[in-house]
Amino acid sequence: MQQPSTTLSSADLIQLEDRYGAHNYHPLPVVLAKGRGVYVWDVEGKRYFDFLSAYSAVNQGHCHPRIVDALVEQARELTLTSRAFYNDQLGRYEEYLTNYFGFDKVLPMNTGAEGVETAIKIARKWGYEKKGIPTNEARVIVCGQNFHGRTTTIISFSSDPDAKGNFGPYTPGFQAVPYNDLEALKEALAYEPEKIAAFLVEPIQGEAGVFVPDEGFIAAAAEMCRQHNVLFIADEIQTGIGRTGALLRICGDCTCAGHCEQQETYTRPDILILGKAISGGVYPVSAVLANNEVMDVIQPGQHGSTFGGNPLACAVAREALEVIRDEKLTQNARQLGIRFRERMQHLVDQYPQILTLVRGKGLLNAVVINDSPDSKTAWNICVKLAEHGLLAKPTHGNIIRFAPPLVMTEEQLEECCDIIATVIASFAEAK
Ligand code: IF1
Repeated sequence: MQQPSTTLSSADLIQLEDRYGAHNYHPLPVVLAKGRGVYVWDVEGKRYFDFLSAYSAVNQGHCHPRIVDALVEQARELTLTSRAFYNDQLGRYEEYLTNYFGFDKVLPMNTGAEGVETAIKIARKWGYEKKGIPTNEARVIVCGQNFHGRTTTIISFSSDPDAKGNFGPYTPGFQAVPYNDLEALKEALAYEPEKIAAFLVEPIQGEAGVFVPDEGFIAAAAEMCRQHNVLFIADEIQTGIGRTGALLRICGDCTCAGHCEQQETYTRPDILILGKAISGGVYPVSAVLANNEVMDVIQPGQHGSTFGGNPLACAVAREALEVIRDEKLTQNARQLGIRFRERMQHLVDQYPQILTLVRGKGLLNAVVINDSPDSKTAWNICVKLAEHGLLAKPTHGNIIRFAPPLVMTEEQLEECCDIIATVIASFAEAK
């Protein structure tokens, strides 16, 4: 692998970001210059396994040649028209996407947060126009410890003080219930249900530390919503597109690509939000899917964006979804996930003084470090992992998320588990 061409060192480049960029992140001290599949390289040419995958956006692996080709080919023809005119990619993409996931219609946007905003707007409008909620009284139920993005409305219903603090006044109309608590949801739905437009939920909470709800929670929550004529909105921005060993997490453990034969395991949301890996991390693409009776509340002039549904995005997303299907990445995520948790569980058993537990689904996993959330242990372990050629990031102080690209081979996974084992053993010795 040739050395990437740059004359600035990692330290120089970190200094530039520090001096000229807003300090809204605290990255690991690694400066990346190149990526291929499960690997990334820093500016000095050191190779790493990527165990973050840009927060699950790079499920198809870095710079997937088919997706990059689709990008370059389309970029030579037409990149952006705005929605003031039709373009020759959008309709084809919309047909492909709605068939892939089994919905009537899609509203294309760019970022995940925009997708969530879109879903909230659709749900409120549906609430007033279809359900008959009195004007400006619609409520949306959300979950504690949620993460849905960073706009002013979305952080209005966050429970994270960093995400929310001093950004008020907050958007009203949201009510939080504890995650994975059917009784609390039942109670919330029982209070003025005629004013509740929707329930918004992550099928696995990512930011909260890869929190997997009890089996049956999602299906039961969806059924409760149906009984109260409340829209069930699934935010699968992080869990979707194969990541958890199912095409969508709401599919349970079914790996089909939208044409589900195991109907009983499939919970259909009224609104499905996708982002991140829908483009393989090549371009910002998000999508909100719903059936006609819900989507048709949006009419010309009521929602949109300059870049949403642009031809470049359409070409990229279509190819990225084909890759998921052709390379059977969902199935691979499921199989490798089982092996990964097996190996991590072995480490938990071996080094209980360092590791408390492992949890997750498919290749969205986390280990909890046996130390307080205020400790630096998880951070120090991640720095050590980076030295050994594996990149992962702590969340909530004492949790490490492990989410490699889904194109990983069994052999590579074993090598990665060996690296993690070596580092954990070194921390156990030092303790
Ligand atoms: C950041 C976490 C991951 C998401 C779900 C919507 C969005 C996200 C379920 C918004 C975004 C990100 C954004 C990133 C950190 C990150 C994250 F650590 F915060 F929890 F992935 F695990 N719904 N998740 O997870 O999508 O607008 O960013 O495209 O630094 O904010 P976006």
